[in-house]
Amino acid sequence: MDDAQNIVGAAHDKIQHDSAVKHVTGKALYIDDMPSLPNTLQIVLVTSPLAHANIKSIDGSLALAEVGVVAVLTAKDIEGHNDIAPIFAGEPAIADKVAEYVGHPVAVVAAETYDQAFQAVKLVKVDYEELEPVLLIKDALAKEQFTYTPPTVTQGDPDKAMDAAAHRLQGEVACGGQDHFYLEANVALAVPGEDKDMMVYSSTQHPTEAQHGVSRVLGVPSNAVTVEVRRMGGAFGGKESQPTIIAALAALVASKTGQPAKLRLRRDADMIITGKRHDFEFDYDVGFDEEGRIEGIDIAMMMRSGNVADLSSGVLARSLCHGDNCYYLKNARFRGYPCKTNTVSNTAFRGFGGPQGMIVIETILEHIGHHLSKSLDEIRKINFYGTEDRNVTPYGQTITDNIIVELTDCLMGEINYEGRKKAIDKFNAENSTLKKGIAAMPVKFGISFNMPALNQAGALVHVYTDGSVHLNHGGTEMGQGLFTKVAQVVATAFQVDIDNIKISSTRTDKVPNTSATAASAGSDLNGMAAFDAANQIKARMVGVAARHFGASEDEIEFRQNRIYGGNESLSFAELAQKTWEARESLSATGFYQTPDLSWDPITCSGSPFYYFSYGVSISEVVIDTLTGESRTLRTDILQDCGKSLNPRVDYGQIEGAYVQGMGWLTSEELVWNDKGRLLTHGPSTYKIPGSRDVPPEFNIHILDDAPNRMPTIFRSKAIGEPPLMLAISVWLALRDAVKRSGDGTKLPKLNAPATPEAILKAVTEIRAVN
Ligand code: MTE
Ligand code: LUZ
Ligand code: MOS
Repeated sequence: MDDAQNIVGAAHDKIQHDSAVKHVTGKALYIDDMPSLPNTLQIVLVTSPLAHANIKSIDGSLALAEVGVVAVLTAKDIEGHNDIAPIFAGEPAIADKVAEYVGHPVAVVAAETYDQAFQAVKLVKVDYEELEPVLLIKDALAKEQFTYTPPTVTQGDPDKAMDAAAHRLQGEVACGGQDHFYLEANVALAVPGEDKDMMVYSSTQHPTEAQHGVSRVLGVPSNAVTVEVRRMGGAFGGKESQPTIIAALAALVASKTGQPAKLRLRRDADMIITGKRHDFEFDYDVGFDEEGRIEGIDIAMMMRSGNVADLSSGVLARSLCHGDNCYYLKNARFRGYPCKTNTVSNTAFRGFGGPQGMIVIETILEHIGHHLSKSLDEIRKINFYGTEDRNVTPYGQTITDNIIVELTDCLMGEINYEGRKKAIDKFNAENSTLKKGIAAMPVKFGISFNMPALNQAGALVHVYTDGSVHLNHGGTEMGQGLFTKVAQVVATAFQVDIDNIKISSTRTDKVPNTSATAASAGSDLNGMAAFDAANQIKARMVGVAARHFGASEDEIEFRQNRIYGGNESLSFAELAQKTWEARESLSATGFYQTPDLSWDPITCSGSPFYYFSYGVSISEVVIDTLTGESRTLRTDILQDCGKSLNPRVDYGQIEGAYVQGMGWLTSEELVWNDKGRLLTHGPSTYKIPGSRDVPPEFNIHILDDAPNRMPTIFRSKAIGEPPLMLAISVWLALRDAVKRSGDGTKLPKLNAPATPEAILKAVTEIRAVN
């Protein structure tokens, strides 16, 4: 893209999220706010109370006899294929012969009102034969029970390198899962049409996949199914594959009854029934030299995949591809284990396995530092990727855009990191109950779906004769501001005010065969596709203008809602009208595919990322050694957004991702009992961060003058996920504080999440004299 295109509409830094006011005034419409159609049925799911059981029989007759109950359906009622697997096959929308987790849907009850359906669910008699469940990562591993073939990333000869190294350490660490806790739970409304047509309103990041799931379950072709979503009330990866189940079951009821049908999960049902972030356990073995430079490394990454693969292969591949984070590991083996357990299938969650991969490498560097009596920062420094050499990742991609050293040095200098460390030493020397800790976290995050085929997008743009513009593309809006950013792109292409662009719902009949809005690539992909569509229309308008003005095409200029040629000008609307009169099309579809991507899922190698997004954070925390409570006192962030498409939106993304990451690492704890039942299925027992958990001093800087070296849309960079991993600085700072609670000779034993209970235990252990 040449420099002339490298501009964004005049005041792009003043443009707010198109729905900002609607969000805060309650005027934004979500699926459950849509006016009810007559005869709409409400669906409640019958779910398995057992983690593993054969389903011998299901009897819905008592439930059906209740007033208002219209249907009780099971897998047997599916006329198509009971399979909604996003990557592999054989993942049923509803359990058929066997229930594989507590909460596994086994039947649906549809009634005239929600309450009728909710009560009737209790009358559905399911005869189960209980089977032995496998609940824990370690148990699945021992049984070699996986959801797909375990993958490994290898570079060099790690065994030889570790054997030859001056120092060698082993250890383990673990991190918990995370519920998405979007404000809007999963919901779908299916409306049957003529013939076998089905219109589905789904709160989904992936309308195309919901369309495929519905068509497969109903046994109708894709062209019979249309999926629409205007916006989601948050998604965070939790609505990448999971909504397909919800949409398919709503459509099943609608198709069987001929009535519109809505399936909206209550909060606790959503938490029990749908997948979460994968929890992981890690074992590591590392060899390093006198200075702490890693010579060879071997990491086992054991994930709780849940009952089926779902997106686990993508997630685990991303963990394996982020186990390096910012460090050159010339001899490395990262072994992935997708452990199949009788727990809900885990799924995409902001960072998509990247955060988990980074947790382990940072723990290893901290361990090395402890062993050599050096700081984590010193160990990082000598292991950072180089720019000219030492720049090949374990999966074989050469990094060409590394700025992590500059970024880290810049932030550390800016905030007087060394001085702050000394002040903390002083505080800790003077206080025995409260202890402070501080840590930095550098982040390098690969941008692109790690399945190359998914890196494509389409758009549809119409210009009407009054000069107003209709915009549609394959991306979905979940609060991240994608619609605003893509509208800015089109406004910039036409040089018209953003108010001139009508943002419209994502629909599978307008732009087909789309990818999920995920992998942070929404604006990279859809922004480019929309730019392509707008430029096609613009080229035709240029031709018309040139003829009208009697000028050459390169004299035509679009500027501030007008088109100039020679000494004359027309308004954008006038030119639109003239283009129509000239019988030129004012409509175009646009397309984009990310160039130069490669990935071999068998050897786990290639260049899966178009570029990397970088960021660094420094967090200061304090812990109360008597109660284990903690606070993040101050956070500073420096984040690379390339040439930001919309700094306001990007600030919001950085803040939100960071706080969401903090929640994962400090307070959000998923607890299952020994029967596999999730005990933390509501806000009373599952603690997401609140406004008072936001660091009171929270300084966010977007890196200036940093256009993407790759020709992305207006040289911007993806921002949706990368800042989540900046929150790892909080976890590392908490470990630092725990370490400083003792005499400094012991390494803290503290996994994530570092809840008050976990911190208290770690402090007690570190202070124990033995
Ligand atoms: N921001 C908000 N407000 N709500 C969300 O659900 N999802 C995140 C991120 N930011 C999310 C969000 C996730 S997981 C991804 S992958 C990206 O947004 C997806 O959108 P993008 O590709 O347009 O950045
Ligand atoms: N890869 C990825 C994926 O990097 N991010 C994703 O969200 C994703 N989703 C599906 C398949 N691969
Ligand atoms: Mo985001 S986890 O890629 O939906």
